[in-house]
Amino acid sequence: MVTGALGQIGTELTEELRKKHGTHQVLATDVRDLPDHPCVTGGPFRYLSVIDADDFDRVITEEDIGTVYHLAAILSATGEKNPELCERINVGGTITVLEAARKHNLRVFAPSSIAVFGPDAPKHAPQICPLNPTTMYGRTKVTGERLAMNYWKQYGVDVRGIRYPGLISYKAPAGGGTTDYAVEIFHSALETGHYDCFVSSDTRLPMMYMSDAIRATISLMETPLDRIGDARGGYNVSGVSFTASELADAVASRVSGFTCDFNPDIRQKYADSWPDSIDDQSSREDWGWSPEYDLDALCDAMINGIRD
Ligand code: NAD
Ligand code: AKB
Repeated sequence: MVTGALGQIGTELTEELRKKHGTHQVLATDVRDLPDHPCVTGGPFRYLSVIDADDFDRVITEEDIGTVYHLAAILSATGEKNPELCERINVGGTITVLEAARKHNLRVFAPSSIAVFGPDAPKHAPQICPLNPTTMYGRTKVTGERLAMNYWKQYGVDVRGIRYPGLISYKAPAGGGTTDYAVEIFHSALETGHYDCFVSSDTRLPMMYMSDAIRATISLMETPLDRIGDARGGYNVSGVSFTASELADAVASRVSGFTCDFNPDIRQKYADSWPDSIDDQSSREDWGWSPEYDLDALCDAMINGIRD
């Protein structure tokens, strides 16, 4: 089962899991009504809210679920506008999934984020350091990592997670995060030739192309249990790190006449509280992680993908 399957990651993860395991082996679930979405037209789909624990339990039993990829969440920018909702869905939803996992012996993938780091973390963020995020979203992700560790230690639930960087893709829109500018810029460049970027030109963040993120997710879940270490609740994985102006220059070199203005809004504050890049030594050692997409490869893939 994939929760939040109609979102930015779920759209591509569901497709990849269906290719790998067979269409009818992968149940997509979400609370949105999008009848034409490829995850709805392309295989089994059920409406399911992760904060309805009874319904969640019923669907797990009825559908004979063995593994949950738990992607349903509220991202940083939307979460700061509605922190109570963010906490209820992100923490409450994760508890629903982990409780079901405890009762029904499920394996779980529950992603974390670079948003777990706060302004006091080193700008090249290590796997282990104090986690003092300043956003509600970041705090819910720290709680998610701790819950994952508790359910593993107390009940032996095999739950694993990745601290995804900002993810860049074109198959589904980005879902209300701070790193959305790195997706929107490509669509605006090709549609209007201009982008008004909501962070400053020198903002540098860890980012990753979606194919790398899907590969990392599946690879982590396929790693034998005895190779998974103490970072299981949220492995750092690095992809690529660039400033907003480096991204704009890379787009301009591929889309003639493209211009970009930088007008920071409230999301600048969230971006400033996050690291520039992350150290992913533990992922490399424990499960052989290595990214494939650099800035050039990512820009080519985005532009070709949107044009197609
Ligand atoms: P998204 O916003 O694109 O998708 C989330 C999905 O969850 C949406 O389709 C939404 O309808 C669904 N949802 C919301 N409330 C729900 C509920 N109560 N029950 C069931 N579904 C519900 O998010 P995404 O980018 O696909 O992110 C997936 C996960 O990855 C999240 O945990 C997010 O924190 C994490 N993550 C994402 C990124 C990124 O850049 N995309 C980076 C770091 C971490
Ligand atoms: C966001 O910006 O909220 C997400 C994330 C980095 O977790 N993309």
